[in-house]
Formats: sequence, structure tokens, C-alpha cells
Amino acid sequence: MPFRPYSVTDYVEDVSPGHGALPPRARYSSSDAASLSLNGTWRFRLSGTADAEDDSFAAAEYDAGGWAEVRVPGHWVLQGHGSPIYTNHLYPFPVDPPRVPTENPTGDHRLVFDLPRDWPGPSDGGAVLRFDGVESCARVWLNGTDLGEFKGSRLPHEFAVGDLLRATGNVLAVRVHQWSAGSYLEDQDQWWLPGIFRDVTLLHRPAGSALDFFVHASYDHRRGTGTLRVDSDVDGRVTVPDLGIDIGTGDEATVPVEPWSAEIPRLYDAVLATEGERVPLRIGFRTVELSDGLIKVNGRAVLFKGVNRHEWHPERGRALDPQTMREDVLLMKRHNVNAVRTSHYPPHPAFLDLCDEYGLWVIDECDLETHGFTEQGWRGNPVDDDRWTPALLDRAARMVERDKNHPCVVVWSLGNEAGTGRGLTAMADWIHHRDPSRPVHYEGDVDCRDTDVYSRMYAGHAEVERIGRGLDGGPARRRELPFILCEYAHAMGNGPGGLADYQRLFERHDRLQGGFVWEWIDHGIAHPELGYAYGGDFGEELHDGNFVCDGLVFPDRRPSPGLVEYKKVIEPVAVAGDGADGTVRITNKYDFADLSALAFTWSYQVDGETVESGGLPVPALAPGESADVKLPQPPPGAPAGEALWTVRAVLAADAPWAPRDHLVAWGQIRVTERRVPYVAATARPVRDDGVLTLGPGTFDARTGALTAIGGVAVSAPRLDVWRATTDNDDGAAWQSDVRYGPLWRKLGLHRMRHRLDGVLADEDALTVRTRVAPAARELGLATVYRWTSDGGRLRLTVSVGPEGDWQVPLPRLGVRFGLPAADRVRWFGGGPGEAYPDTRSAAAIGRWRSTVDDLQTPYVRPQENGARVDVRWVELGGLRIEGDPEFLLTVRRWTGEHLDAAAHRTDLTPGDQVWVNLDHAQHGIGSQSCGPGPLPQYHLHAEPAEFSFVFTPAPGTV
Ligand code: IPT
Repeated sequence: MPFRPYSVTDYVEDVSPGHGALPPRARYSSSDAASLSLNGTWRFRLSGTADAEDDSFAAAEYDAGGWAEVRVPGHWVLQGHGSPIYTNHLYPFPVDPPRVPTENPTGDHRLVFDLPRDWPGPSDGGAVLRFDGVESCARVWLNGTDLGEFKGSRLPHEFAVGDLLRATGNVLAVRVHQWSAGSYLEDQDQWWLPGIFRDVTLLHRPAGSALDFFVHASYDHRRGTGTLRVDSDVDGRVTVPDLGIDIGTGDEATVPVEPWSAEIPRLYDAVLATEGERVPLRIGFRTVELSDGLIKVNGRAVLFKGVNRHEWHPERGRALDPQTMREDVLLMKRHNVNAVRTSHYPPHPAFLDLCDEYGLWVIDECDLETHGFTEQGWRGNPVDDDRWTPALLDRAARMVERDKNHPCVVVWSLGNEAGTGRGLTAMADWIHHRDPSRPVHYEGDVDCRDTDVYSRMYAGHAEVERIGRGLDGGPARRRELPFILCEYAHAMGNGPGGLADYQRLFERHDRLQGGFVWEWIDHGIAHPELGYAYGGDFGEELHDGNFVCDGLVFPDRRPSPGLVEYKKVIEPVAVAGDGADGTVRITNKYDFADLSALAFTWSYQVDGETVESGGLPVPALAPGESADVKLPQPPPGAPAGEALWTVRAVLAADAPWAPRDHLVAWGQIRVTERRVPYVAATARPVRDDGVLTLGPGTFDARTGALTAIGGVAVSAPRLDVWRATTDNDDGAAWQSDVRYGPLWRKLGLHRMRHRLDGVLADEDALTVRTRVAPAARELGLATVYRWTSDGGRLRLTVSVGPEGDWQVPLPRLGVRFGLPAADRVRWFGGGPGEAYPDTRSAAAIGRWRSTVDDLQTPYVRPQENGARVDVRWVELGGLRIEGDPEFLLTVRRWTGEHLDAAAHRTDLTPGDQVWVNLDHAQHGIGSQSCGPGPLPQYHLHAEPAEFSFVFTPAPGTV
């Protein structure tokens, strides 16, 4: 038998963007033309290869009654058919472009629908069938007619179908292949999730309606005027009632307007009326330009306080509903975020409507990433291969044409991590030509040959500072351009650390126009046994574990401590002062808004209790302005103690994105210092038959181990230097810098031995000498516990002296002990949330309460979490504990070792004790899961240290 080449359906492996679809155009919904959503339950059949089934299912008479069902929009792998796959940059199939594996999960979808009774007849124009997003390749039939096929998963595709429609019994058949040539262009770091995951809509196109139009609405900040021109392929009229504008398409009107900005998103309702339909428009007047080496909007340089947003829902994947999109926008606005990079593809179009409305600067990024080619030195990269250029240009055009009328979109991005090549240059040229009104971004263009902004990812603070100072050299063109970090502060697990240090640089150097935290949300998939699943949990042969959970919000959108920190770091008002002169310095850090939308309050707190509070009159400072505002006299008769002022800026009235009184910014100003607890060593150790008592403390006389305080049995405090390594401690495998997590483990810091060297009970103290060290190493920590008491209170002083050559910092330094029970926790110190040395901007000094369970931060992969900083005292489990100096507090129902061993939250089960860590210090957090480690000033060096805790029985605090 002659050799017969096996070939799958040709279009799947064709590098062209597809056949049959209409040219791209602006996205809009007309107010009077009919439309029909085809979302809903469709019939579904999954096969293992692209050609397992013929196309008979597209025929009207085909009986799909025995098929399964899927929800559209949706991904079939999240609906019980097959499984998701997570890889960061590795292609989960052999790299041989444009070929794809024979095993190519293929989903046949089928929907039978009727037209609404009032659907216009064929003489009233045509109709188009629109797909807003299908991953990764689709072939479409309507009523048995082959309409064509397309690739470009997160981009719209439309087909003309007017002639094919019937009043009833229309059969729409869509064959979707998981893998196609297009997959090579869609190697973003996320789950591979095939399916019709965005809306499918049938749109009536009345005769005489526009195919496409381009709204040009600029703002002249010198004159305070806006200029409007709407270009359309069909003549029509444009009216803006609030501005008295009534012009023809192609004509220009210039009138005084209020400009649009992310801070004050002024939109004007307008109508484009053509012979065929009326199209409602929301027009924002704004001009983006590069001038003085800066990105300016309406004449002012902007500072991006941004996030990278992937579309994510823990049950529905990238099939987002309108409420989820709105929730993202509201959460961002409420956390002072002002910019979004739509990493790494154009979002669902409704998201951009929300950004227009609520005000967010958007970098709209094209659906393009070929990162996996880095494994072969970028050989064969499609973006440097002319055969692929039409597909790249098609993607660029589909993004720009769809989104060009959004004022929120201020920058176009060519894509992400696609190396370099002629295809990218072609895209940039096309975009520059089609829309000269917006700069073009692409991080991979290090010389900025094709782009208008110098962009990097994960650069460390020192390098960012050099760039800010203009000392980074580089090609002449790049030196003239503004700088952004399109990704920084990798928010994986506990962290990111160092945000405040970046922000200080951004604010100091004009050239640094801010950055976009990587990333907005953890892409954990809700899982019945694991809580949230990540890479590997579906048995993938290649995967990148929990690298897909690196967001500022958890999969359920609860803010992580990282987001709370970011909110504080990027707050638009600075509150500063030293308390000494009775004034507070207020600075407006907005780029456009004055402070008139905010109301200020003061409160005077002593030992964390508010003594008095009131309103603080602050002038409506213009952007960039500061004022010294007089604080009231400290309330007469206030109790003695540690006093401070807290100044808050809240919304003075309801805003569209948050209610009145929503906290926007705050600061605390110290008035008097804390007095540390003093315990006179007046009680004597008393020994009685193996038991030693000292004040309220009971000890094992032989070992000197504390066994009880008052009535509370405890397991003795011991030195603890270990923390369940965070994703940032562990660091990314490719990091060339020192990664302390693995080093700590190699040294054995997770299995320290405690050798007892001596117990001495003398006149006024019980002293226990130990040496704490790991097996197989010569280094160790000479540790002395000294107990004293005044009869009622028990003071523990811990002295630590490193022995040997400690070249690494310690994870933590403190003591850990066990309590039989504890539930409620009350403390005076930093709160309410988690904080570490380089993630502590949002910790406010005050009195806080929590339960033990609520002190845990639910990182998808369990790791060190939940510390509270600057704790002066805590009450829990029948004890009060004061620190000298302040300490970090961690309380959990499992040990650090148990936490360290867990892979998912469901691995953590409460034990029979509550474990309390009282830390003198912790090592910083940093961002080394993808970026730099903690800055040197946040390292916890192994050096001699001494710290004390005072324990007092406090019945009734369990
Ligand atoms: C960078 C990617 O652009 C982003 O998609 C994501 O993978 C991030 O890293 C890490 O979570 S790529 C950079 C690390 C080389």
C-alpha cells in the first residue's frame, strides 16, 4: 500500500488568520437595531482529534439529541469534559510550528434557535453573527452553510449571515479545536482553556447603517476645549446634547468641555445617527501625547498605579460575567489603582466600557505571546517569520478597530514575551498609521525601535533608580522616552515586598511613570477536594505549579494583604508630620483632581484608644500642592500613655465606585513614645519536688522548661528561626541571585535541634542555657532564656548569640510556644492585617481584635502568613503578653512545620494546641518569585540580639 500522508483538517494548521470573517470594526451596540444573544445551553460533543467526526452535524436534519450540553460562554474543560492544563511559558505540545498534535481535543457545538417574532425581514438589511472569543480555532456553519473559520482567541470575529437566516429552526454549528497554529501565538502564562468563552450574538444590520466609525475626541488643555470628529464609512450626524454639538460625520466641532481622565472620567452622551440606525456613544475628550520625554494626558504627566489583569473566575475561567468585571473595576478603584494593563490580550469589551465609566487608564494589549520559543533561543519564532505576519496584523487590527473609541485606552501594546522580529515591527507600523493618537508599547523592544515608551519587567530598585536618573545609557531614542514597569512586584503568595520603595522612586523621578503589579488575581480553580487547584492538580504531564496563583486578590476576589499594602502605598494623598509642631502636612498626589472630593478627619489616640476625634479643614489643594494644616490642641485631660494622631481622608460624598466615608488615604503622627514594661525581679524561684515556681510561672525544675502560667498549661517557649518558606523565599528557579528559601533548607534551619546546656535557679532568676543548631553543621545560636518575676508577672528575656560563620540571614527570630486553647485575640499594635518588614505600610497602630482563624491569610499554597507587626501587647488564651521591644505576632492552629508541608489549604487541620510565635524580627519578603529579593535593609542578619516578653495571667481572654 502506498504511503498516505495523514493530514488533519487544513485550516487548523494554517498560519493565516482564517477565512470568511468580515473585516474588523468598532464595537458598539446600536439603540434600535435588533440583536439576539445566542448565549445559553448548547449541545456538545467532544472528540479526541480534529478530524474524528465529519461535518454532518452542521446539517439542519442532524439529530444531536444524544449529545452532552455545555454552557456558552464557557470552557468545556471546566464543565466536566477533559481537563485544564497550566504552563507558564512551555508549550504543552511539541514545538514544530505550525503543526499541532494529533491529539487535539475538538468540541462540536450546536444550537438551534428561532428569530424573535419582530426580527426584521431580509429587505431591511443584513445580519451578522458575532463571536467575541473562542479558544483557539473555530469553524462555523449556519443552516448547513460553511461560513468560514478563524483563530485569534480573545478577539471578535463576525460573519455576514443575513441571507441564511430563517424565522425558526436555525442551526448554528461550531467546531472548536483546542490546538491550532494560533496556539503558537497564544502562549500566555495561564491555563489553556478551550471553548466558546465569550458571547455569541446575532446582530441585525439595517440598510444604511455604518460598518465602522472612529471617534476622535481630543482635548486642548491650554484652551479648555474639546474637538470632536467622527469618521464613518456611511454619512450621518453626530449630536452631543450637553455640548450643543450637531455635526455631520467627518466634520469637526470645537467647544469648551470638561476633559476625561481616569481621576475625573467625564463622559458625554452622544448619538451617531445614520440612515440605518442610531448608535449611542459615550465620548471622553482627552489627548495623549509624548512631550518632554513623558506620557502626558491633557498636558499633564500621569503616574500609573497599575495592575496587570488577566480575566479570571475560579469556576468559569476566562468566561466572565458582567458582575465579575464590575467587581474588578470597583475593587481597583477602591484600592487606589488607576491603571490596568490588559495582560495579555484584549479583555471582554464590556470591561473597557467600565474603565471609561469609572476611570482607569488602560494599556490594551494584543493577543500575542510566543514565549515558549525562548526554550530554543527563539529559533522559529513566528513574529520573525513573514509567513505569520498576516496573522499578526490581523490580531493588531482586530484589537485596534474594536477598542479605538474608548477614551480609557491610552496605550496600545503589541503583546507580551514574543521576542523580537519583523512581524512586531509590522504591527507597530500598522498601529501607528491607523491611530497616531496613542503611543505603542512592547516590553520586548528593548531599544524602543518600534515603540514609544521604554518598558521593562521586574527590574530591581537600584536599576529603576538609575533609569529614573537617566544614567542607564542605551540607544539614543530610548534615552528620550519615559519609563514604565509593565510588570513588577510579583504578587505570588505572601508579598510582594518592596512596593513602598518602588513608589518612592516613581515619585522622585519624573521619567519613571509608574508600573503595573503582576498581577491582579490568583488563577486558582475551585476544586471540591483541594479548595483551589493550581498547576499539576489535573495530572498535567508538564506544568508550573502554583506560579498561576500570583495575584493581589485571591481566586474569590477577596483582597490579599498585598492589595491592602498597595492601596496604602499608592494613596493619592500624603499625610506627614512629626507631631511636635502641631501641624500635619497634606499633599495632593493626584495628577488631575483637587482634594474637593475628600473630607479629612483627625483622631487622637492614647494607647490605641480614641480619646477624641473631629473634622480637619483642608483646602481643596490642586494636584501636586501641599499645605501645613493645624491640628487641634491635644484633648485636655487625655490619659497619659502612648499618644498619636490619625488623619484620614475619606470620600466626602458617594462616588460611583464607593460610598461616602470610604477611606482613601491616612497617616499617623506620633506624639509621645511608648513606655516599655518594667518588671522588678522581686520574686524568688522556689523548688518543690521537681517543680520550680517563679511568680505565676511553673517550670520543670530539671530542664527549666515552662509548663504553666497561672492556670494556663503551656508548652514551653523555645527559640524559633524557621518560617514555612514563602513563594518569594523559594524564588523562581531561573533566578541567578541567591534564593534564601532553598539555602535555609539546605542549612537545616527547618530542623533545628535544641541542646540543653544548663539550668540555674538563683536569687532572682531562672536561667536556662541552650544551643540551637541544625544537624550536620557547625553553626548555631547560643540561646539563653532568663526568667524573672515580680510575683504577678513573669518576664522572659531571650539572648541569642550566633556561633560560626552565618552567611545567610535568618527567616525569623523569636520564640514559639503552645497554648491548650485560644480563640479570640486582642492586641495593641500594627493592624488590622498581615505585615512583614517590607510589606508593612498599611499596618496602622491601634487596638485590634480577631479570631485565631481570621488571623490566617488564605494563600492558595500554604506558606508563612498572618504576622502582625509592632505589637505592644496581646491578649489570648488566658494570657496577656507585652513586648520589650514591640514584636511580631503570629497565632495558628498548626505548627510552622505543618504549614510548611501543606500543598493546599485543605491539608491544614487544627491540632490540639494553638501555636503562638512572638518574633523579635523577620526577614523581608521581597518579590523573588519572579523579581528581586528583599532589599538589604530588610534582611534579618544573624547577629547578637536580646528581647523580652512579659506574661501575665489574664483569665477570660480565651
Ligand atoms: C512574565 C510574564 O510576562 C507574565 O505573563 C508572567 O508569566 C510573569 O512573568 C510571571 O508570573 S515573564 C518574565 C518572568 C520573564
